[in-house]
Amino acid sequence: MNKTWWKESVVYQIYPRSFSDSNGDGIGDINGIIEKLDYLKELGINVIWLSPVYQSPNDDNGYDISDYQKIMDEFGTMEDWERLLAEMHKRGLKLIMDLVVNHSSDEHAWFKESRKSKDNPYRDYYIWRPGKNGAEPNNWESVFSGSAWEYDEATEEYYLHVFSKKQPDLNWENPKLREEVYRMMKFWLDKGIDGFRMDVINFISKVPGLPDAENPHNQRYAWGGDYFMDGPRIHEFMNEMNQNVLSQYDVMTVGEMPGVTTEEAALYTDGERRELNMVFQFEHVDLDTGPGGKWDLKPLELKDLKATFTKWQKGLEGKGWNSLYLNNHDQPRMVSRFGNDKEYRVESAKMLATFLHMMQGTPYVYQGEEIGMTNVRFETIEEYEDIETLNMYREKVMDGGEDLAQVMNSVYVKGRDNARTPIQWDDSENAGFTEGNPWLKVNPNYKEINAKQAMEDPESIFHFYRRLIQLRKENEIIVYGNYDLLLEEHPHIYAYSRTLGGEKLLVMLNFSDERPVFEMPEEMEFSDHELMISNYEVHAEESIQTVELKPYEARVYRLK
Ligand code: TEU
Ligand code: CA
Repeated sequence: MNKTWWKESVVYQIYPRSFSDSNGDGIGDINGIIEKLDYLKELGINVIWLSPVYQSPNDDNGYDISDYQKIMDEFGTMEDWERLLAEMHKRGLKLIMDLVVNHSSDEHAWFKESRKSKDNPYRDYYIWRPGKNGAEPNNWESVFSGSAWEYDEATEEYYLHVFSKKQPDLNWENPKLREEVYRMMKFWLDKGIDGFRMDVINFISKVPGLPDAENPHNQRYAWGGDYFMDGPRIHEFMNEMNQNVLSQYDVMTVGEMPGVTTEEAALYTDGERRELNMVFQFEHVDLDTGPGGKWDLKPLELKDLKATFTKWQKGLEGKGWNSLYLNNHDQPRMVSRFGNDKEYRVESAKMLATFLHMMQGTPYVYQGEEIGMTNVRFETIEEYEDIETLNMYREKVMDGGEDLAQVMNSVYVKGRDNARTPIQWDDSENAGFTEGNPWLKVNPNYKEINAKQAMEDPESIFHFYRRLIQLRKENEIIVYGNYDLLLEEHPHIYAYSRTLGGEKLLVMLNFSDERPVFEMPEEMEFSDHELMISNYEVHAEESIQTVELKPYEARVYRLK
Protein backbone atom coordinates (compact mmCIF):
# COMPACT_ATOMS: atom_id res chain seq x y z
CA MET A 1 0.00 0.00 0.00
CA ASN A 2 1.73 3.15 -1.25
CA LYS A 3 0.42 6.17 0.59
CA THR A 4 0.38 9.56 -1.15
CA TRP A 5 -1.40 12.88 -0.76
CA TRP A 6 -3.42 12.58 -3.95
CA LYS A 7 -4.95 9.30 -2.79
CA GLU A 8 -6.02 11.00 0.44
CA SER A 9 -7.45 14.07 -1.28
CA VAL A 10 -10.96 15.17 -2.15
CA VAL A 11 -11.13 17.21 -5.36
CA TYR A 12 -13.67 19.93 -6.15
CA GLN A 13 -14.26 20.77 -9.79
CA ILE A 14 -14.88 24.39 -10.78
CA TYR A 15 -16.46 25.21 -14.14
CA PRO A 16 -15.47 28.87 -14.00
CA ARG A 17 -18.04 30.31 -16.40
CA SER A 18 -20.84 29.23 -14.05
CA PHE A 19 -19.23 29.54 -10.63
CA SER A 20 -19.21 33.14 -9.45
CA ASP A 21 -19.26 36.46 -11.32
CA SER A 22 -17.37 39.28 -9.59
CA ASN A 23 -17.92 42.12 -12.07
CA GLY A 24 -21.52 41.84 -13.24
CA ASP A 25 -20.90 40.85 -16.86
CA GLY A 26 -22.88 37.64 -16.33
CA ILE A 27 -19.83 35.38 -16.67
CA GLY A 28 -18.10 33.68 -13.76
CA ASP A 29 -14.46 34.70 -13.35
CA ILE A 30 -11.25 34.20 -11.39
CA ASN A 31 -11.93 36.94 -8.86
CA GLY A 32 -15.30 35.32 -8.27
CA ILE A 33 -13.52 32.08 -7.38
CA ILE A 34 -11.19 33.87 -4.96
CA GLU A 35 -14.24 35.25 -3.12
CA LYS A 36 -15.51 31.72 -2.56
CA LEU A 37 -12.32 30.02 -1.35
CA ASP A 38 -13.37 30.20 2.29
CA TYR A 39 -16.62 28.45 1.40
CA LEU A 40 -14.63 25.64 -0.24
CA LYS A 41 -12.24 25.49 2.68
CA GLU A 42 -15.20 25.05 5.00
CA LEU A 43 -16.50 22.20 2.86
CA GLY A 44 -13.17 20.52 3.54
CA ILE A 45 -11.95 19.73 0.04
CA ASN A 46 -8.21 20.15 -0.46
CA VAL A 47 -7.73 20.16 -4.26
CA ILE A 48 -9.47 22.24 -6.91
CA TRP A 49 -9.64 21.11 -10.53
CA LEU A 50 -10.22 24.23 -12.57
CA SER A 51 -11.81 23.68 -15.99
CA PRO A 52 -10.02 25.70 -18.74
CA VAL A 53 -9.37 29.39 -18.10
CA TYR A 54 -7.08 29.90 -21.10
CA GLN A 55 -7.63 32.23 -24.03
CA SER A 56 -10.40 30.80 -26.18
CA PRO A 57 -13.05 31.84 -28.70
CA ASN A 58 -15.44 29.72 -26.59
CA ASP A 59 -16.85 27.47 -29.26
CA ASP A 60 -16.81 24.78 -26.54
CA ASN A 61 -16.53 27.02 -23.46
CA GLY A 62 -12.75 27.04 -23.14
CA TYR A 63 -12.09 23.48 -24.34
CA ASP A 64 -11.00 25.14 -27.60
CA ILE A 65 -7.80 26.95 -26.65
CA SER A 66 -6.24 29.64 -28.83
CA ASP A 67 -3.35 30.45 -26.46
CA TYR A 68 -2.28 27.97 -23.78
CA GLN A 69 -0.27 30.57 -21.90
CA LYS A 70 -2.82 33.37 -21.62
CA ILE A 71 -5.89 33.78 -19.44
CA MET A 72 -9.25 34.31 -21.13
CA ASP A 73 -10.14 38.02 -20.97
CA GLU A 74 -13.63 37.28 -19.65
CA PHE A 75 -12.10 35.41 -16.70
CA GLY A 76 -9.47 38.01 -15.75
CA THR A 77 -5.73 38.44 -16.10
CA MET A 78 -2.62 36.40 -15.39
CA GLU A 79 -2.20 38.52 -12.23
CA ASP A 80 -5.68 37.48 -11.08
CA TRP A 81 -4.81 33.86 -11.73
CA GLU A 82 -1.55 34.17 -9.80
CA ARG A 83 -3.44 35.69 -6.91
CA LEU A 84 -5.88 32.78 -7.03
CA LEU A 85 -3.02 30.30 -6.77
CA ALA A 86 -1.41 32.23 -3.90
CA GLU A 87 -4.73 32.55 -2.03
CA MET A 88 -5.32 28.83 -2.48
CA HIS A 89 -1.88 27.81 -1.29
CA LYS A 90 -2.25 30.13 1.69
CA ARG A 91 -5.31 28.07 2.68
CA GLY A 92 -3.63 24.73 2.04
CA LEU A 93 -5.62 24.14 -1.16
CA LYS A 94 -3.94 22.64 -4.22
CA LEU A 95 -4.73 23.61 -7.80
CA ILE A 96 -4.89 21.28 -10.78
CA MET A 97 -5.35 22.82 -14.21
CA ASP A 98 -7.10 21.40 -17.25
CA LEU A 99 -4.73 20.28 -19.99
CA VAL A 100 -6.50 20.18 -23.36
CA VAL A 101 -3.99 18.86 -25.87
CA ASN A 102 -5.87 16.38 -28.02
CA HIS A 103 -6.88 19.48 -29.97
CA SER A 104 -6.46 23.24 -29.94
CA SER A 105 -8.71 25.99 -31.25
CA ASP A 106 -8.62 26.69 -34.98
CA GLU A 107 -7.73 30.22 -33.85
CA HIS A 108 -4.48 29.03 -32.24
CA ALA A 109 -1.38 30.52 -33.93
CA TRP A 110 -0.19 26.97 -34.78
CA PHE A 111 -3.35 26.22 -36.72
CA LYS A 112 -3.40 29.59 -38.47
CA GLU A 113 0.08 28.74 -39.77
CA SER A 114 -0.74 25.12 -40.43
CA ARG A 115 -3.61 25.86 -42.76
CA LYS A 116 -1.60 28.35 -44.87
CA SER A 117 0.30 25.89 -47.06
CA LYS A 118 1.31 22.25 -47.31
CA ASP A 119 4.96 23.09 -46.63
CA ASN A 120 4.35 25.43 -43.70
CA PRO A 121 6.58 24.41 -40.73
CA TYR A 122 3.40 24.00 -38.64
CA ARG A 123 1.57 21.88 -41.22
CA ASP A 124 2.30 18.65 -39.32
CA TYR A 125 1.12 20.00 -35.99
CA TYR A 126 -2.33 18.90 -37.16
CA ILE A 127 -3.78 15.99 -39.11
CA TRP A 128 -4.33 16.87 -42.78
CA ARG A 129 -5.42 14.49 -45.53
CA PRO A 130 -6.58 14.80 -49.13
CA GLY A 131 -10.20 13.87 -49.85
CA LYS A 132 -11.24 10.44 -51.09
CA ASN A 133 -13.39 10.30 -54.23
CA GLY A 134 -14.49 13.86 -53.71
CA ALA A 135 -15.51 13.27 -50.08
CA GLU A 136 -13.97 13.17 -46.60
CA PRO A 137 -10.79 11.07 -46.07
CA ASN A 138 -12.75 8.57 -43.93
CA ASN A 139 -16.21 8.07 -42.45
CA TRP A 140 -15.48 9.16 -38.86
CA GLU A 141 -18.19 11.01 -37.01
CA SER A 142 -17.51 14.00 -34.75
CA VAL A 143 -18.58 13.77 -31.08
CA PHE A 144 -20.52 16.97 -31.79
CA SER A 145 -22.39 15.55 -34.87
CA GLY A 146 -21.51 15.47 -38.56
CA SER A 147 -18.20 14.49 -40.12
CA ALA A 148 -14.97 14.61 -38.11
CA TRP A 149 -13.31 16.24 -41.15
CA GLU A 150 -13.46 19.80 -42.41
CA TYR A 151 -12.41 20.84 -45.90
CA ASP A 152 -10.06 23.81 -46.07
CA GLU A 153 -10.05 25.87 -49.28
CA ALA A 154 -6.52 27.24 -48.99
CA THR A 155 -4.74 23.91 -49.51
CA GLU A 156 -7.70 21.85 -50.74
CA GLU A 157 -7.27 19.27 -47.98
CA TYR A 158 -9.28 18.17 -44.96
CA TYR A 159 -8.25 18.44 -41.29
CA LEU A 160 -9.39 16.06 -38.57
CA HIS A 161 -11.54 17.28 -35.67
CA VAL A 162 -12.94 14.59 -33.38
CA PHE A 163 -14.85 17.37 -31.58
CA SER A 164 -16.11 20.62 -33.20
CA LYS A 165 -14.65 21.96 -36.43
CA LYS A 166 -13.14 24.72 -34.31
CA GLN A 167 -11.18 22.05 -32.38
CA PRO A 168 -8.66 20.58 -34.86
CA ASP A 169 -6.85 17.50 -33.51
CA LEU A 170 -3.15 17.92 -32.79
CA ASN A 171 -0.74 15.49 -34.42
CA TRP A 172 1.07 13.66 -31.62
CA GLU A 173 3.13 11.70 -34.14
CA ASN A 174 5.11 14.92 -34.59
CA PRO A 175 7.90 15.12 -31.95
CA LYS A 176 8.06 18.92 -32.32
CA LEU A 177 4.42 19.21 -31.26
CA ARG A 178 5.07 16.99 -28.26
CA GLU A 179 8.02 19.17 -27.23
CA GLU A 180 5.83 22.29 -27.44
CA VAL A 181 3.21 20.67 -25.22
CA TYR A 182 5.82 19.65 -22.64
CA ARG A 183 7.27 23.17 -22.65
CA MET A 184 3.83 24.63 -22.08
CA MET A 185 3.15 22.20 -19.22
CA LYS A 186 6.39 23.30 -17.53
CA PHE A 187 5.32 26.94 -17.89
CA TRP A 188 2.35 26.21 -15.60
CA LEU A 189 4.16 23.79 -13.31
CA ASP A 190 6.91 26.34 -12.75
CA LYS A 191 4.25 28.80 -11.63
CA GLY A 192 3.53 26.32 -8.86
CA ILE A 193 0.41 24.40 -9.85
CA ASP A 194 -0.17 20.99 -8.33
CA GLY A 195 -1.15 18.90 -11.34
CA PHE A 196 -3.28 18.41 -14.41
CA ARG A 197 -6.60 16.94 -15.41
CA MET A 198 -5.99 15.84 -19.00
CA ASP A 199 -8.84 16.22 -21.46
CA VAL A 200 -9.58 13.10 -23.58
CA ILE A 201 -5.93 12.20 -23.24
CA ASN A 202 -6.46 8.62 -24.44
CA PHE A 203 -7.47 10.00 -27.87
CA ILE A 204 -4.06 11.41 -28.81
CA SER A 205 -2.58 8.37 -30.57
CA LYS A 206 -4.39 7.62 -33.82
CA VAL A 207 -3.97 4.37 -35.75
CA PRO A 208 -1.82 5.22 -38.78
CA GLY A 209 -3.78 5.13 -42.00
CA LEU A 210 -6.89 6.34 -40.17
CA PRO A 211 -9.08 3.44 -41.37
CA ASP A 212 -12.82 3.74 -41.87
CA ALA A 213 -14.95 2.96 -38.82
CA GLU A 214 -17.19 -0.07 -38.87
CA ASN A 215 -20.62 1.04 -39.96
CA PRO A 216 -23.09 -1.82 -39.47
CA HIS A 217 -26.16 0.41 -39.72
CA ASN A 218 -24.92 2.15 -42.84
CA GLN A 219 -25.09 5.62 -41.39
CA ARG A 220 -23.56 8.60 -43.12
CA TYR A 221 -20.79 8.80 -40.47
CA ALA A 222 -19.73 6.33 -37.77
CA TRP A 223 -17.84 6.43 -34.46
CA GLY A 224 -14.13 5.95 -35.19
CA GLY A 225 -13.10 5.48 -31.56
CA ASP A 226 -11.61 2.04 -32.22
CA TYR A 227 -8.87 3.84 -34.13
CA PHE A 228 -7.96 6.47 -31.58
CA MET A 229 -9.13 5.43 -28.09
CA ASP A 230 -6.09 3.95 -26.28
CA GLY A 231 -4.28 4.02 -29.62
CA PRO A 232 -1.01 2.23 -30.53
CA ARG A 233 1.46 4.79 -29.08
CA ILE A 234 -0.60 6.08 -26.13
CA HIS A 235 1.44 4.43 -23.36
CA GLU A 236 4.67 5.56 -25.00
CA PHE A 237 3.39 9.17 -25.11
CA MET A 238 2.19 9.07 -21.50
CA ASN A 239 5.49 7.66 -20.36
CA GLU A 240 7.45 10.27 -22.34
CA MET A 241 5.37 13.09 -20.84
CA ASN A 242 6.00 11.66 -17.41
CA GLN A 243 9.77 11.35 -17.93
CA ASN A 244 10.12 14.78 -19.53
CA VAL A 245 7.79 16.76 -17.34
CA LEU A 246 5.67 15.25 -14.57
CA SER A 247 8.34 13.25 -12.78
CA GLN A 248 10.20 16.47 -12.08
CA TYR A 249 7.40 17.84 -9.90
CA ASP A 250 5.27 16.61 -6.96
CA VAL A 251 1.95 16.72 -8.76
CA MET A 252 -1.20 14.73 -9.31
CA THR A 253 -2.59 13.74 -12.71
CA VAL A 254 -5.93 12.43 -13.85
CA GLY A 255 -6.54 11.48 -17.46
CA GLU A 256 -10.05 11.77 -18.86
CA MET A 257 -10.52 8.58 -20.88
CA PRO A 258 -13.77 7.75 -22.64
CA GLY A 259 -13.94 4.05 -23.51
CA VAL A 260 -11.08 3.01 -21.24
CA THR A 261 -11.21 -0.54 -19.85
CA THR A 262 -10.11 -1.67 -16.39
CA GLU A 263 -7.15 -3.50 -17.99
CA GLU A 264 -5.94 -0.36 -19.76
CA ALA A 265 -6.63 1.79 -16.70
CA ALA A 266 -4.53 -0.56 -14.57
CA LEU A 267 -1.64 0.10 -16.95
CA TYR A 268 -2.07 3.88 -17.04
CA THR A 269 -2.22 4.11 -13.25
CA ASP A 270 0.37 1.50 -12.27
CA GLY A 271 2.94 3.66 -10.47
CA GLU A 272 5.87 1.56 -11.67
CA ARG A 273 5.07 2.35 -15.29
CA ARG A 274 5.25 6.11 -14.69
CA GLU A 275 2.30 7.35 -16.67
CA LEU A 276 -0.65 8.84 -14.75
CA ASN A 277 -2.02 8.72 -11.19
CA MET A 278 -5.62 7.99 -12.10
CA VAL A 279 -8.14 8.14 -14.93
CA PHE A 280 -11.76 9.12 -15.38
CA GLN A 281 -13.51 6.08 -16.81
CA PHE A 282 -16.98 6.32 -18.38
CA GLU A 283 -18.65 2.94 -17.86
CA HIS A 284 -21.02 4.00 -15.09
CA VAL A 285 -22.17 7.09 -16.99
CA ASP A 286 -22.96 4.96 -20.05
CA LEU A 287 -25.30 2.56 -18.22
CA ASP A 288 -28.39 4.60 -19.06
CA THR A 289 -27.46 4.91 -22.74
CA GLY A 290 -29.18 2.81 -25.40
CA PRO A 291 -27.59 1.41 -28.57
CA GLY A 292 -28.34 4.67 -30.43
CA GLY A 293 -25.77 6.58 -28.35
CA LYS A 294 -25.88 9.34 -25.75
CA TRP A 295 -29.34 10.69 -26.62
CA ASP A 296 -30.95 7.24 -26.75
CA LEU A 297 -32.34 6.99 -23.22
CA LYS A 298 -32.42 3.75 -21.27
CA PRO A 299 -33.47 3.25 -17.63
CA LEU A 300 -30.64 2.64 -15.21
CA GLU A 301 -30.56 -0.77 -13.49
CA LEU A 302 -29.07 -1.04 -10.02
CA LYS A 303 -27.52 -4.41 -10.91
CA ASP A 304 -25.53 -2.74 -13.69
CA LEU A 305 -24.34 -0.02 -11.35
CA LYS A 306 -23.18 -2.70 -8.88
CA ALA A 307 -21.42 -4.68 -11.58
CA THR A 308 -19.63 -1.63 -12.98
CA PHE A 309 -18.44 -0.13 -9.72
CA THR A 310 -17.41 -3.53 -8.40
CA LYS A 311 -15.46 -4.25 -11.57
CA TRP A 312 -13.55 -0.97 -11.21
CA GLN A 313 -13.01 -1.31 -7.45
CA LYS A 314 -11.65 -4.85 -7.79
CA GLY A 315 -9.97 -4.25 -11.15
CA LEU A 316 -7.61 -1.58 -9.86
CA GLU A 317 -7.19 -2.94 -6.32
CA GLY A 318 -3.50 -3.15 -5.51
CA LYS A 319 -2.64 -2.22 -9.11
CA GLY A 320 -3.69 1.33 -9.87
CA TRP A 321 -6.01 3.92 -8.42
CA ASN A 322 -9.64 4.93 -9.03
CA SER A 323 -11.11 8.38 -9.44
CA LEU A 324 -14.66 8.53 -8.13
CA TYR A 325 -17.29 10.77 -9.71
CA LEU A 326 -21.01 10.77 -10.42
CA ASN A 327 -21.19 14.02 -12.39
CA ASN A 328 -19.14 16.81 -13.93
CA HIS A 329 -19.62 19.62 -16.48
CA ASP A 330 -20.45 17.08 -19.24
CA GLN A 331 -22.93 14.95 -17.32
CA PRO A 332 -26.42 15.51 -15.92
CA ARG A 333 -26.75 16.38 -12.23
CA MET A 334 -26.24 13.25 -10.15
CA VAL A 335 -29.28 13.65 -7.88
CA SER A 336 -31.53 13.91 -10.95
CA ARG A 337 -29.89 10.97 -12.66
CA PHE A 338 -29.17 8.41 -9.92
CA GLY A 339 -31.41 9.68 -7.13
CA ASN A 340 -34.83 11.30 -6.84
CA ASP A 341 -34.68 15.08 -7.24
CA LYS A 342 -38.33 15.51 -6.23
CA GLU A 343 -39.69 13.84 -3.05
CA TYR A 344 -36.29 12.66 -1.80
CA ARG A 345 -33.81 15.21 -3.12
CA VAL A 346 -31.97 15.75 0.15
CA GLU A 347 -32.04 12.09 1.23
CA SER A 348 -30.94 10.72 -2.12
CA ALA A 349 -28.20 13.32 -2.62
CA LYS A 350 -26.74 12.31 0.75
CA MET A 351 -27.10 8.62 -0.05
CA LEU A 352 -25.27 9.02 -3.35
CA ALA A 353 -22.52 11.02 -1.68
CA THR A 354 -22.09 8.23 0.88
CA PHE A 355 -22.04 5.63 -1.89
CA LEU A 356 -19.17 7.42 -3.66
CA HIS A 357 -17.15 8.78 -0.76
CA MET A 358 -16.97 5.43 1.01
CA MET A 359 -15.30 3.72 -1.96
CA GLN A 360 -11.61 3.25 -2.65
CA GLY A 361 -10.23 6.02 -4.82
CA THR A 362 -10.10 9.81 -4.95
CA PRO A 363 -13.56 11.44 -4.85
CA TYR A 364 -14.47 14.39 -7.06
CA VAL A 365 -17.21 16.84 -6.12
CA TYR A 366 -18.62 18.89 -9.00
CA GLN A 367 -19.66 22.45 -8.16
CA GLY A 368 -23.24 22.62 -6.91
CA GLU A 369 -23.33 18.90 -6.10
CA GLU A 370 -22.67 19.75 -2.46
CA ILE A 371 -25.96 21.67 -2.27
CA GLY A 372 -27.93 19.13 -4.32
CA MET A 373 -28.39 21.20 -7.47
CA THR A 374 -30.65 19.50 -10.04
CA ASN A 375 -31.14 19.24 -13.79
CA VAL A 376 -32.96 22.09 -15.52
CA ARG A 377 -35.73 22.18 -18.15
CA PHE A 378 -35.70 25.23 -20.38
CA GLU A 379 -38.76 25.53 -22.55
CA THR A 380 -37.11 26.16 -25.88
CA ILE A 381 -33.86 25.15 -27.51
CA GLU A 382 -32.93 28.85 -27.87
CA GLU A 383 -32.29 28.98 -24.14
CA TYR A 384 -29.51 26.38 -24.42
CA GLU A 385 -25.85 27.20 -25.06
CA ASP A 386 -23.97 23.91 -25.27
CA ILE A 387 -22.50 23.13 -28.70
CA GLU A 388 -23.09 19.39 -28.34
CA THR A 389 -26.79 19.94 -27.58
CA LEU A 390 -27.30 22.56 -30.28
CA ASN A 391 -25.53 20.56 -33.01
CA MET A 392 -27.49 17.45 -32.11
CA TYR A 393 -30.75 19.42 -32.21
CA ARG A 394 -29.89 20.83 -35.63
CA GLU A 395 -29.02 17.38 -36.96
CA LYS A 396 -31.99 15.52 -35.48
CA VAL A 397 -34.81 18.06 -35.54
CA MET A 398 -34.01 20.62 -38.21
CA ASP A 399 -32.28 18.32 -40.72
CA GLY A 400 -33.55 14.91 -39.60
CA GLY A 401 -37.19 15.72 -38.91
CA GLU A 402 -37.20 13.74 -35.66
CA ASP A 403 -39.88 14.30 -33.04
CA LEU A 404 -39.29 17.59 -31.25
CA ALA A 405 -40.76 16.53 -27.89
CA GLN A 406 -38.64 13.40 -27.82
CA VAL A 407 -35.44 15.27 -28.63
CA MET A 408 -36.20 17.92 -25.99
CA ASN A 409 -36.77 15.12 -23.49
CA SER A 410 -33.29 13.75 -24.23
CA VAL A 411 -31.90 17.24 -23.68
CA TYR A 412 -33.68 17.43 -20.32
CA VAL A 413 -32.24 14.09 -19.24
CA LYS A 414 -28.76 14.18 -20.75
CA GLY A 415 -27.85 17.69 -21.98
CA ARG A 416 -24.62 19.19 -20.67
CA ASP A 417 -26.26 22.50 -19.74
CA ASN A 418 -27.97 20.65 -16.86
CA ALA A 419 -24.64 20.88 -15.07
CA ARG A 420 -23.72 24.33 -16.33
CA THR A 421 -26.46 26.55 -14.93
CA PRO A 422 -24.98 29.15 -12.57
CA ILE A 423 -24.23 28.16 -8.99
CA GLN A 424 -27.06 29.06 -6.68
CA TRP A 425 -25.43 31.07 -3.91
CA ASP A 426 -28.53 32.59 -2.31
CA ASP A 427 -32.18 33.41 -2.94
CA SER A 428 -31.63 36.90 -4.37
CA GLU A 429 -32.08 37.69 -8.06
CA ASN A 430 -30.02 35.40 -10.31
CA ALA A 431 -29.24 33.31 -7.25
CA GLY A 432 -26.46 35.69 -6.23
CA PHE A 433 -24.33 34.43 -9.11
CA THR A 434 -24.22 37.77 -10.91
CA GLU A 435 -25.55 41.30 -10.75
CA GLY A 436 -25.89 41.29 -14.51
CA ASN A 437 -27.46 38.95 -17.00
CA PRO A 438 -26.21 35.38 -16.55
CA TRP A 439 -24.72 33.83 -19.74
CA LEU A 440 -26.96 30.78 -19.12
CA LYS A 441 -30.22 31.07 -17.22
CA VAL A 442 -30.30 30.21 -13.54
CA ASN A 443 -32.29 27.13 -12.53
CA PRO A 444 -35.64 28.51 -11.26
CA ASN A 445 -35.42 26.35 -8.13
CA TYR A 446 -32.72 28.62 -6.61
CA LYS A 447 -35.09 30.04 -3.98
CA GLU A 448 -35.17 26.66 -2.22
CA ILE A 449 -31.83 25.27 -3.31
CA ASN A 450 -28.91 27.57 -2.59
CA ALA A 451 -25.64 27.67 -0.68
CA LYS A 452 -26.78 30.24 1.88
CA GLN A 453 -29.69 28.06 2.97
CA ALA A 454 -27.42 25.01 3.01
CA MET A 455 -24.78 26.64 5.21
CA GLU A 456 -27.40 27.73 7.74
CA ASP A 457 -29.11 24.34 7.98
CA PRO A 458 -27.11 21.81 10.01
CA GLU A 459 -29.05 18.98 8.32
CA SER A 460 -28.22 20.15 4.80
CA ILE A 461 -26.48 18.24 2.05
CA PHE A 462 -23.56 20.67 2.38
CA HIS A 463 -22.93 19.76 6.02
CA PHE A 464 -23.31 16.08 5.21
CA TYR A 465 -20.53 16.38 2.60
CA ARG A 466 -18.43 18.22 5.17
CA ARG A 467 -18.78 15.27 7.54
CA LEU A 468 -18.05 12.70 4.83
CA ILE A 469 -14.89 14.53 3.83
CA GLN A 470 -13.86 14.85 7.46
CA LEU A 471 -14.36 11.11 8.01
CA ARG A 472 -12.08 10.34 5.08
CA LYS A 473 -9.37 12.50 6.63
CA GLU A 474 -9.67 10.72 9.96
CA ASN A 475 -9.97 7.11 8.77
CA GLU A 476 -7.32 5.49 6.61
CA ILE A 477 -9.65 2.61 5.93
CA ILE A 478 -11.92 4.88 3.87
CA VAL A 479 -9.01 5.75 1.60
CA TYR A 480 -7.09 2.48 1.47
CA GLY A 481 -9.40 -0.33 2.59
CA ASN A 482 -10.34 -3.09 0.15
CA TYR A 483 -13.88 -3.07 -1.23
CA ASP A 484 -16.20 -6.08 -1.36
CA LEU A 485 -19.74 -6.15 -2.68
CA LEU A 486 -22.49 -7.67 -0.49
CA LEU A 487 -26.07 -8.68 -1.38
CA GLU A 488 -25.18 -8.77 -5.07
CA GLU A 489 -28.69 -9.78 -6.15
CA HIS A 490 -30.76 -7.36 -4.09
CA PRO A 491 -32.85 -5.17 -6.42
CA HIS A 492 -32.86 -2.05 -4.17
CA ILE A 493 -29.97 -2.33 -1.74
CA TYR A 494 -26.36 -1.56 -2.59
CA ALA A 495 -24.20 -2.83 0.30
CA TYR A 496 -20.45 -3.20 0.52
CA SER A 497 -17.69 -3.59 3.04
CA ARG A 498 -14.24 -2.06 3.34
CA THR A 499 -11.41 -3.93 5.01
CA LEU A 500 -8.02 -2.78 6.20
CA GLY A 501 -5.96 -5.03 8.46
CA GLY A 502 -8.35 -6.13 11.22
CA GLU A 503 -10.72 -3.23 10.65
CA LYS A 504 -14.02 -3.37 8.77
CA LEU A 505 -16.63 -0.88 7.56
CA LEU A 506 -20.11 -1.74 6.42
CA VAL A 507 -21.93 0.53 3.96
CA MET A 508 -25.68 0.04 3.41
CA LEU A 509 -27.56 2.09 0.82
CA ASN A 510 -31.14 2.04 -0.33
CA PHE A 511 -31.39 3.09 -3.99
CA SER A 512 -35.20 3.10 -3.97
CA ASP A 513 -38.13 4.96 -2.45
CA GLU A 514 -39.34 1.73 -0.84
CA ARG A 515 -38.57 0.28 2.59
CA PRO A 516 -36.82 -3.00 1.92
CA VAL A 517 -36.16 -5.41 4.77
CA PHE A 518 -33.14 -7.65 4.28
CA GLU A 519 -30.66 -9.94 6.03
CA MET A 520 -26.99 -9.12 6.17
CA PRO A 521 -24.71 -12.08 5.29
CA GLU A 522 -23.27 -13.97 8.27
CA GLU A 523 -19.73 -12.83 7.63
CA MET A 524 -20.90 -9.36 8.69
CA GLU A 525 -21.78 -10.56 12.19
CA PHE A 526 -19.53 -8.74 14.62
CA SER A 527 -19.94 -8.44 18.37
CA ASP A 528 -20.06 -4.70 18.24
CA HIS A 529 -20.81 -1.94 15.75
CA GLU A 530 -20.69 1.82 15.77
CA LEU A 531 -22.61 4.11 13.41
CA MET A 532 -20.22 6.48 11.62
CA ILE A 533 -22.66 8.44 9.47
CA SER A 534 -26.25 8.19 8.27
CA ASN A 535 -28.81 10.35 6.51
CA TYR A 536 -31.72 9.46 8.85
CA GLU A 537 -31.73 9.07 12.59
CA VAL A 538 -30.83 5.51 13.60
CA HIS A 539 -31.46 3.98 17.03
CA ALA A 540 -28.37 2.58 18.72
CA GLU A 541 -30.12 -0.69 19.59
CA GLU A 542 -31.13 -1.43 15.97
CA SER A 543 -29.83 -4.74 14.70
CA ILE A 544 -27.51 -4.77 11.73
CA GLN A 545 -28.39 -8.39 10.89
CA THR A 546 -32.03 -7.89 9.94
CA VAL A 547 -32.32 -4.39 8.60
CA GLU A 548 -35.04 -2.18 7.24
CA LEU A 549 -33.96 0.92 5.33
CA LYS A 550 -36.08 3.99 4.67
CA PRO A 551 -36.27 5.57 1.19
CA TYR A 552 -32.74 6.40 0.00
CA GLU A 553 -31.36 5.69 3.44
CA ALA A 554 -27.58 5.42 3.84
CA ARG A 555 -25.68 4.06 6.86
CA VAL A 556 -22.03 3.40 7.47
CA TYR A 557 -20.97 1.24 10.42
CA ARG A 558 -17.60 0.47 11.88
CA LEU A 559 -17.56 -3.21 12.91
CA LYS A 560 -15.67 -4.36 15.94
O1 TEU B 1 -15.06 15.59 -22.90
C1 TEU B 1 -14.82 14.44 -23.62
C2 TEU B 1 -15.93 13.57 -24.03
O2 TEU B 1 -15.72 12.72 -24.86
C3 TEU B 1 -17.31 13.68 -23.56
O3 TEU B 1 -17.56 13.73 -22.26
C4 TEU B 1 -18.04 14.59 -24.49
O4 TEU B 1 -17.54 15.87 -24.51
C5 TEU B 1 -19.50 14.72 -24.31
O5 TEU B 1 -19.80 15.28 -23.10
C6 TEU B 1 -20.21 13.47 -24.58
O6 TEU B 1 -21.54 13.68 -24.42
C7 TEU B 1 -14.04 16.54 -22.80
C8 TEU B 1 -14.51 17.72 -22.00
O7 TEU B 1 -14.78 17.33 -20.69
C9 TEU B 1 -15.68 18.34 -22.71
O8 TEU B 1 -16.25 19.39 -21.99
C10 TEU B 1 -15.20 18.83 -24.05
O9 TEU B 1 -16.28 19.30 -24.79
C11 TEU B 1 -14.49 17.74 -24.83
O10 TEU B 1 -13.58 16.97 -24.06
C12 TEU B 1 -13.66 18.37 -25.92
O11 TEU B 1 -12.59 19.08 -25.38
CA1 CA C 1 -17.42 38.27 -14.78
